Amino acid sequence: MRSGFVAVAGRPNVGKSTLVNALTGTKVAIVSDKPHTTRHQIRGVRTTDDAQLVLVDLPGWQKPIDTLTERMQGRVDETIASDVDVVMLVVSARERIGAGDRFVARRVFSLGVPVIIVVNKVDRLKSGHIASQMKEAATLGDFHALHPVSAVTGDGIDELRSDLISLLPEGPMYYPAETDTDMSVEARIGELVREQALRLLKEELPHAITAEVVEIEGKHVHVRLYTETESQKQILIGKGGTMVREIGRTARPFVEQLLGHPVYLQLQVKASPKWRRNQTMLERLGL
Ligand SMILES: Nc1nc2c(ncn2[C@@H]2O[C@H](COP(=O)(O)OP(=O)(O)OP(=O)(O)O)[C@@H](O)[C@H]2O)c(=O)[nH]1
Ligand SMILES: [Mg+2]
Repeated sequence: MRSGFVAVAGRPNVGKSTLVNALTGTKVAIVSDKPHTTRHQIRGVRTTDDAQLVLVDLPGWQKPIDTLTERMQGRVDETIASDVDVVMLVVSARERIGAGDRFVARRVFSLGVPVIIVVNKVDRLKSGHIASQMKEAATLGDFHALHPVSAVTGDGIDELRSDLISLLPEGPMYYPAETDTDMSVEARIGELVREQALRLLKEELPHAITAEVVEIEGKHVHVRLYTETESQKQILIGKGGTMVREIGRTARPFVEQLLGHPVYLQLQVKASPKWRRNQTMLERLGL
């Protein structure tokens, strides 16, 4: 049996988490159109008859600006330096391949493990444009293979998965066959609520928010959302509670799908000044 770990590296927003979900075959990581969505390392597991592929989704590469982003980048550095078998370097076909990608590439290609370059988001692009993006991506380093894919339509995903598996060493099952992620149910629910907050809120506010499960008791799921200031708290609540209600309404089906039964999702909003700079708070949130 082949088994091993594939780290997913790249700039923010290139579609790393969407790819992890597509390769895993389930929604293990949340996705949004705002950069810096992924905050922790998330493992997505795909087990077949003769292989187990563990995808390690990571935050996008960034210059730290506070304790949270410093810890996020620290996690990326640690993972990359640890025992991974393959690195998947993801770039976007929809954006110029530039200094940011080259910065990530320099780190990735110095690791001494095979690198697969993935040119993601090729859906609805002209073939000439895809070809020139692939040519540009090919200059990033000495890669094992280069795959044009669309994580959204699934184009090229099966070929990419087979190629990743072919690079894994002989090894044990790291997780039981039915496992799709290493995240706890509580952490997944917090993320599903945060995903809707990211979708519904504008500009910088989503980054000032975090979500934590307080308690799950039967059908009752109690989640607390934190903001950094009172005024952010008011925006998150919305006029007469409309915003927080909408977050709850759109997150609930995902939570129900995860738990496999109907739930009453109670959302509470609390201001926790400067939680992004508070080590103790970040520790508690597992960030
Ligand atoms: N058109 C298109 N959009 C995509 C594709 N893959 C991802 N996206 C979109 O790109 C945006 C970012 O996707 P994510 O998966 O959250 O990106 P990420 O690289 O994990 O971002 P961070 O966690 O912030 O580093 C979302 O709006 C996705 O829907 C794709 O293949 N095609
Ligand atoms: Mg992500």
